[in-house]
Amino acid sequence: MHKAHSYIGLGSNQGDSSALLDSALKAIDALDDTRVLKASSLYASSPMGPKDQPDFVNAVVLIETSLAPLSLLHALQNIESSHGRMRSGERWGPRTLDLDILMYGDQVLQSEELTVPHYGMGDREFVLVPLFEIAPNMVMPDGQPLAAWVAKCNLDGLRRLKDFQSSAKSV
Ligand code: ROI
Repeated sequence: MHKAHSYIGLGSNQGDSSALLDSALKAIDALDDTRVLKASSLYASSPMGPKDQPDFVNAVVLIETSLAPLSLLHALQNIESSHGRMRSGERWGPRTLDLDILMYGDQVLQSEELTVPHYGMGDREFVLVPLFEIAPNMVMPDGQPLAAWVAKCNLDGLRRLKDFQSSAKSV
């Protein structure tokens, strides 16, 4: 079965966010026909959107998977739910665990459920910086190097916390 490389963004600002991200990484690594190849550091980042919510912890991982994009999305949504994620309905409100497919191979997908590459990546330092850490030579969909996107973003609210403490099988 063909395996694709996919980048996943992880975020949390409710509960023990670092522990939630560690647990999510293990759950991703445990999915069928999926393994985590690389994990960025964990970063603290000030909230994008409403400011009256706690800082986030964010990270990005690279996985290899034979799950098709929508199967991967549903698997990630199951992991979100099993980590206490509620769909509060509040747009851009706090969340216990958010798992976003940033990229899936070089595929461009647009449906009601899933847009890949992730629409918000370009202006989110908490995505671009951890992504740059594990994919420094990446070229973005517009043909520019990721480094140029990183150079344009505001890093004020972003702080490296620590390594991903993971005992996943292959990180
Ligand atoms: N802000 C930060 N810093 N990190 C996130 O992961 C994040 N996720 C979100 C919103 C609420 C938009 N803000 C965020 O969904």
